[in-house]
Amino acid sequence: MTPQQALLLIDLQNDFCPGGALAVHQGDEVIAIANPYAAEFYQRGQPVIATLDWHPADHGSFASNAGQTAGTQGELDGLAQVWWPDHCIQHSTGAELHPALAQRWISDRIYKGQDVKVDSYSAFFDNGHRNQTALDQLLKNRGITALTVMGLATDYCVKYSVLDALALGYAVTVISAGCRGVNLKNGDSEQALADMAAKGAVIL
Ligand code: VGL
Ligand code: ZN
Repeated sequence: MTPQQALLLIDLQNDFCPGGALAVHQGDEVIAIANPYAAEFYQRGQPVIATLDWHPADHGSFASNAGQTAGTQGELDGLAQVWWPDHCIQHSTGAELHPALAQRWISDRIYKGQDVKVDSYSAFFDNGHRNQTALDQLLKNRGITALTVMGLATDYCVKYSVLDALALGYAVTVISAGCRGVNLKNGDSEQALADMAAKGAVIL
């Protein structure tokens, strides 16, 4: 039997696009790639799942709350943490899905990053693997065994979502043309794609 597929669109939110609080270079270019994929999956009756980074204003990953400089590294509740500018604050415009994204194809939304004490790059678990989102159960309930993944940012939320999906046993295909990275260091996105491939993801 062919595996049951779902499309996973990672954090296609205003704050990760040009003009946003944590803008990823050319982040908005991936919307035009997401839309036809989403339409195709929808027309085949396959779930199209959008994740949203969804932080309270006092989130511990924000440099402003930690008294640190954005883009530097520290520790949050025992875990290594990159300090980020305030971004994707719950119910803000920056946290909304990009206006050009065709939301009519989206079947489900998964929110993450609500716990102030731990960051949450992956769509499945927080960075400490202490708690999980509803995603794994949702996929299992619908018999989904294979995921096609794209979105923002390659080197954080896409990477950790893909690595967790592989560890949970899903077959994963990454649409690399539909991903853009933060690249705090040059080459971080290429390295992230190589890490995903090394764990078994198929990179398109
Ligand atoms: C992300 C940094 C902080 C992402 C979210 O969506 O990749 N990156 N929060
Ligand atoms: Zn975040």
